Amino acid sequence: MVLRDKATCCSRVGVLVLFDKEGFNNMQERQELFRRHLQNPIIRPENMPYPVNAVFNPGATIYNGKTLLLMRVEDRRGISHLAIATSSDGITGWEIYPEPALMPDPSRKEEEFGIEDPRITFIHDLDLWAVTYTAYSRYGPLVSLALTKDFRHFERVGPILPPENKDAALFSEKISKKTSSYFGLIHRPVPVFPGAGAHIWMAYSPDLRHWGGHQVIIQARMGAWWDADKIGIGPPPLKTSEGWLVLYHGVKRTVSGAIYRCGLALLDIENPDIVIARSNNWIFAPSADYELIGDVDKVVFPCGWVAAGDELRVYYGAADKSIGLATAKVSELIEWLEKDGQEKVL
Ligand code: M1P
Repeated sequence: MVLRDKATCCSRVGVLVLFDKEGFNNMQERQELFRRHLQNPIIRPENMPYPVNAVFNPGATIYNGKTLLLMRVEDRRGISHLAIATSSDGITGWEIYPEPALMPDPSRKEEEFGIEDPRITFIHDLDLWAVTYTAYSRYGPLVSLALTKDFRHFERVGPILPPENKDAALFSEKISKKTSSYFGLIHRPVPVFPGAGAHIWMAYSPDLRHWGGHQVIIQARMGAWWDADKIGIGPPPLKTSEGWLVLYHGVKRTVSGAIYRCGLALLDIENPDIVIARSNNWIFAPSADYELIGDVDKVVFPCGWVAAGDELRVYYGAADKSIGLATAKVSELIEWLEKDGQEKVL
């Protein structure tokens, strides 16, 4: 019988659910390309070594052979800082550093209300990690940058894009343009102009500090679409043989609040201004209790992923309260995107 070699359990509604040896929900989500871990949420507020309100929206990378999460931690004033958790297998045995990794700097006006939503990119040319994050203040949220070689010492570059702007992530490799090559950044400005919409933009820089060449690459859709109200990148773009794979969140406002779901896009490897494909359907949406109910209900918000060959581990904020883990196969995502994706959509 199918149950051999499987751990089994019953969900609350009495539906038989199977988990594979690694503890991922295998049967209920066979149709889903993202498989949630059985022990989700893998990190919760009560796991933190000091009192906090929420731990969510982590950036992710491999450091010293371990998976490292740089997590947004909201304290009990409502102000966020960044903290680190590491794990040998990226799934279990998380060790949380006893002290925060990066606190809002009181001397920086733009960090008055905290620092949020880090995305980590290893920059091959510089042999260091670059962390883009949201700095939040009375002047509005903006994109800031910090650089590190060891996740203990951070060089605060500071604001790289003015408010209102957030959801920024760097490419791991420089992009060639005409006679030179540039660092690439995806970002999400929010214009005050009525009806202009919040779309995903591309920008370029020779030095990570000065940014230009801004242009919209993926538009929020309109009307009833799942990604009609605003969109923003999740983890940094992942280089694949088919192009830069992009996971982004899309927001739909409903009478009972917003729903944050995720879709995929594929950018041209040489020229990421070109969108090769973009999914019509969302690929990942809140459905587990811990995603449906939290400080902000109905939110899945990935900021980090780690690829090991074809295996992808996606780390995401669940309902602005805790951290979830889902796995996927890069090849399956691209295959799905080829079927579901429109060509060259704006
Ligand atoms: O509450 C959901 C998310 O809302 C904001 O994201 P965005 O500006 O892209 O809509 C952020 O505050 C994010 O941290 C939060 O998870």
